[in-house]
Amino acid sequence: MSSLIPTSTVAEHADRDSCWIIVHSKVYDVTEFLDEHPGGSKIILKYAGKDATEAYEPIHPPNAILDNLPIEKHIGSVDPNTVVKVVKEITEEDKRRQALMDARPPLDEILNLHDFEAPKTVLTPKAWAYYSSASDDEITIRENRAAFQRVWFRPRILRDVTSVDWSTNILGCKSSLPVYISATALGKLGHPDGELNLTRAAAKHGIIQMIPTLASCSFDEIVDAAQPNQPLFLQLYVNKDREITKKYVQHAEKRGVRALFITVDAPQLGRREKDMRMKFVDDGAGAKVQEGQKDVKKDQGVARAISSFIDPSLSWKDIPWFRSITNMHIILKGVSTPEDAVLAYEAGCQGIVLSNHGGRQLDTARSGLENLIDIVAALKTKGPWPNPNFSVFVDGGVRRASDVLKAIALGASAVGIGRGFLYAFSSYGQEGVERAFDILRDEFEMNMRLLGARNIREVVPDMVDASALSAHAGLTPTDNLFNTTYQPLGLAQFKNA
Ligand code: PPY
Repeated sequence: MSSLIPTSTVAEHADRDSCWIIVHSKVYDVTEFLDEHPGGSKIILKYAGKDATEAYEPIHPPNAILDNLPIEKHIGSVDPNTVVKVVKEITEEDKRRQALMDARPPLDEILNLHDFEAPKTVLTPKAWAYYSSASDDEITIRENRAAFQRVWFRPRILRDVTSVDWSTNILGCKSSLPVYISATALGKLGHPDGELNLTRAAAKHGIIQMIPTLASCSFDEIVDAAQPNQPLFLQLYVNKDREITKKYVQHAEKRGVRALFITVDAPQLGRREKDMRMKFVDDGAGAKVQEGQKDVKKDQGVARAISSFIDPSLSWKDIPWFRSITNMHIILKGVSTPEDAVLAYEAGCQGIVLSNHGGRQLDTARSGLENLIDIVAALKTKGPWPNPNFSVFVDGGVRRASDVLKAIALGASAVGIGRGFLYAFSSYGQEGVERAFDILRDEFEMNMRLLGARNIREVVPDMVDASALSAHAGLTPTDNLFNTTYQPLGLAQFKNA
């Protein structure tokens, strides 16, 4: 069918026997796809015969329909003359969120990256559940933060710190901070401009953004929003269909992406129960499941529902293939042990990220910071150190410049921050991300002066005491009297709160 399709025709296909939907003004016949939809058929049937764009957009990679639906199921374009503009009903939840948006703390009262989490309630419950959740008992996500607090500084004095410089070079790209934006998926759940908030802020501040495979904005939209020569990295989930991966990687290289970060810690997605429960509530799947309906995958959540393309068979044998299809730097993201760090080095990779995926994969996995110690020691036995051809990055739990400086002192080249920037744009858009960069800059200036390091090269192992890093038990009993007398630090306040 090549002529334009009236919406009334689409509306005739509104049930399980014949189900058409509209996404981005195109009509698709998804009848045969209903039972294959990783998120279950119920959610599609809700939009049968209607425009599903608004629900589809934030949680699907831009090409999901094109990649998954055979071409003969692409029915055609909707006739724009027949589209009745629906005035979106303003729900109580919309009103609640708008009131919270209006009452957000002014940006200049946001003093640290934790503060961006205070306005978390401006997010939809679904977005907050997806972003904040971690796997199982969420032990690792907490440990990621706690680990930084088990490393203590050994500052040097009297070093003339009038001028301090915290800029650096990450994989051959200049960076105004020793920090890059780590990949986090589904940015439009948090803000209508999604990942573009990061791209634009990064351009203005000389920061490198790692583009996620599962961004809400398309890869090209993100690259188009970047300035000429703005350095970008790409995070890669490897598809079961290697041709798709090859095309994607080579396209990224053609568009100037500088490094490929292959995610290696997610052969299966962790069980993030907050996210899973949210799906359960949102789609009313609970009742159906009790009725014994099989097609509702109630235990999935947003993330699991769209992760089925990821290839669990990925192995060391694939690394030479990646080398054969791209000249970009290859970095393995999600390394935790010296054994694997050495294998990555010997496989010819240009670096590794010591990451546990923000605590979202194997719960009770150690923190990247703790792993850094053994991994640096192992790499030192294999080649020069620091090694100009092999970089070690860390992510997980980073909220302060002091965290970054600890990782650098212990051997990291730079550090990734994911959630910190994600929350910044979710509550304040691009300006929020810019504020986050400014805050970090202020913190670097102060911390480097107080540490006695005039540049990043001067941030050395002797400046930290990491002897307690591997002590996982709480050795000091909580001093409750002290803690109640000295109230905990507060976050930025909502107006009228
Ligand atoms: C994550 O949620 O941890 C991700 O890395 C992104 C993602 C999102 C959806 C499916 C698979 C991975």
